[in-house]
Amino acid sequence: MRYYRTETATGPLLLAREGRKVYDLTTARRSVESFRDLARVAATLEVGVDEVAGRLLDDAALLDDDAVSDPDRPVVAEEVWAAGVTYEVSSDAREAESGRPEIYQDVFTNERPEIFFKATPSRTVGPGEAVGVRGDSDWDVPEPELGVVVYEGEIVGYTVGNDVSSRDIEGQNPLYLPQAKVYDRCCSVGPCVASPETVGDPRDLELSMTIERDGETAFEGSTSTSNLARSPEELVSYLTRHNDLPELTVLLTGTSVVPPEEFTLREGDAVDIDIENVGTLSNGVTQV
Ligand code: DO4
Ligand code: MG
Repeated sequence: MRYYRTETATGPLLLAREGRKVYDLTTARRSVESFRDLARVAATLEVGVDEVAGRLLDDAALLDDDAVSDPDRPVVAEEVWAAGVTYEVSSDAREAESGRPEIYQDVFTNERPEIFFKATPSRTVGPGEAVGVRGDSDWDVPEPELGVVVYEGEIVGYTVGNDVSSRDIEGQNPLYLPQAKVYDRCCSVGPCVASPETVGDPRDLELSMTIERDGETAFEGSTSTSNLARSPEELVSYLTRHNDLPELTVLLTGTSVVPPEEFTLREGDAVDIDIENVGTLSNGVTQV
């Protein structure tokens, strides 16, 4: 199933979509009004989130398909982390922008992956909201990435993420990475959380990104997560080493769709990122 969150006049709702059917799980159980609530019950019962949702479906109101047309952020994780240089394409791009090939080749081939802190809830936006480009950067890109949703250290679902980045600042010096990566509106997640059963093999998904500017396509590119050099489990295992995670965390797994070097993201652009079996995350762009 895919899980969406929406705000209504009567409060937040957790919606579960199965094919074209949309169920309001919050009508079935008032205390289940977010994906976090669902994951908490699943962890307590030691079952998957789909198992818990399945038990609620009989008592849940059936809604029209358009109930998920304008969703909120599906999961508000205390922390968003991100892995880098997990695809060869990203390694090549980092080498080109920094002029320091060794450090990126090393991290691509070494046993230990690159994992960095990406965002807090206040720096993360959801579907339909604008992601940010920094006012002190001239070269910025969206990074479309498969996001892993981690509840108490276990993978409980997948989402779409945008690791918006300043290539300008990172390219000047790799030690500037936190400034290239962490700032207002630097991250987007959504539109839903797809359960592991719905996603199937997370390393065999089509991923595409389109950037529209002034009504025209300024960039489009696609890839497959089969090019991901490390499994989500391996990345999560490094993230959780000697690092007590909060209840809910999202880990972005790295990019392999890189616009050409002459491209920079601009205020007013519209970015759509689609991942097979998960959904499409759409955001505008604003300068921060
Ligand atoms: O090494 C810098 C970050 C790379 C990154 O964010 C990615 O590969 O997605
Ligand atoms: Mg990235």
